Amino acid sequence: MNSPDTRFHELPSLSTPITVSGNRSLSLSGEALSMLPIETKTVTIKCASGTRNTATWAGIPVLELLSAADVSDETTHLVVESDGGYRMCVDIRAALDGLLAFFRDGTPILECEPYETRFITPGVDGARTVKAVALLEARHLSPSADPESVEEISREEEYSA
Ligand SMILES: Nc1nc2c(c(=O)[nH]1)N[C@H]1C(S)=C(S)[C@@H](COP(=O)(O)O)O[C@H]1N2
Ligand SMILES: [Mo]
Repeated sequence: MNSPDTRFHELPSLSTPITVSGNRSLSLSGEALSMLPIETKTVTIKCASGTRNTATWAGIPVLELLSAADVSDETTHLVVESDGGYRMCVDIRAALDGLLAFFRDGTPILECEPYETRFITPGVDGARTVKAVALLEARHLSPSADPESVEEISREEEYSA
């Protein structure tokens, strides 16, 4: 469930802006991001290895970020890319349930990890919860296209479990 959360009005400042790309492309950092609402979501992340981690994440709803970039109705997928080039392609319905998270269990992610943000949404596998998010890009893939063909996992492995 989403709920507005007043504990997190202060976003940690980001070292690199986040690009959101739809019909318009926006580069969002400090002040622009702090204008957007923060929500919390409790999500269990399931990894291919079978491990499960449940945490409460707080961040900006993906829907808010995409609205700011005027995303087309034709969008089928959201490409989420890290600052190291790790890139995942997520069904837009699943992505719209997600958050660009800055906090895990009430603590800024950066206090415990070497990255500041994480793309969190229920219903995708752990590998698609991209850490150190640099880009959110709306895409329209034809029904015959393979979403995995636009993914890239080899360029960065330091954040894998
Ligand atoms: N940027 C980035 N995000 C990433 C990865 C990565 O290598 N780079 N690995 C993914 C994989 S394969 C998994 S299983 C989870 C691991 O998250 P954890 O460290 O919280 O268990 O992060 C995902 N997000
Ligand atoms: Mo993984």
